[in-house]
Amino acid sequence: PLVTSSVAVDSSPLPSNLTQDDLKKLAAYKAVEYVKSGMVVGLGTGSTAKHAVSRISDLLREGKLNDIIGIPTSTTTHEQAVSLGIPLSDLDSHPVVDLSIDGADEVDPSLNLVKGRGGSLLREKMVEGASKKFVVIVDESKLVKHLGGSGLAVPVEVVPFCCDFTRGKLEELFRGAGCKAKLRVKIGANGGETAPAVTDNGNYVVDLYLERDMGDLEAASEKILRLPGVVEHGMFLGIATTLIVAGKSGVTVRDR
Ligand code: ABF
Repeated sequence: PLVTSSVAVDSSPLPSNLTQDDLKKLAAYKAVEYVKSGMVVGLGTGSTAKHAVSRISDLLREGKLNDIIGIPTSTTTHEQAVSLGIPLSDLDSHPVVDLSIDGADEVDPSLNLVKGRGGSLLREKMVEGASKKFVVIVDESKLVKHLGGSGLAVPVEVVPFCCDFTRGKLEELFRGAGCKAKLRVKIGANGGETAPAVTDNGNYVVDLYLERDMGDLEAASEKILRLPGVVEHGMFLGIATTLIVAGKSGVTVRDR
């Protein structure tokens, strides 16, 4: 496929019948070109990252990559990687990660991200924050001008203890931005709400829906993290080093 970047540009368009999943795969495969033998690699979570994980396993099987150690960012990715035979470890044994590859829910022009709408964020932030290089892979639908401005949520992982108290405190923090904070629930088989959604770490998620953008992102991050019931939030500020976007007109690679 046709890759454009600050160094190389190929303007030929991609075939018009590509699905969104095809675009995710293109971005993922491009990112895996950064993986070299002997690396410790952070393995992301979600429908885009799963293509990268299976690509890494294909290259290992074909002998085109050797001695990779994967650090999974969720129990789901752990299971996928185990099923594909990728050797795994964790940050306790490998505190420095050479490269991580993961998807995102939103990406702003400075490569700040919203993550966690699919449920994972804490392990991702730990692994990707410990990475020398963090490559974000998205289809073009994820690009936004301002984080949290798309009408979709900014997720916050909270401890279960008195989660409604924490939810209320989060809503108060961003009242000026028209915030509605909602505890994420698992939808039951009959379509009814059943129980709070539980993260890999046994916590709950409060989703912040904002009518207006929350202004200074670092300040917003600090305010959220200062609340005692909060474990982590889904804004990844200044962590991504490279963005790979697949769109109808090709694949774009951009370094921060
Ligand atoms: C995870 O996958 C989450 O942080 C984020 O919510 C999501 C993106 O998933 P997808 O690639 O399926 O859109 O990394």
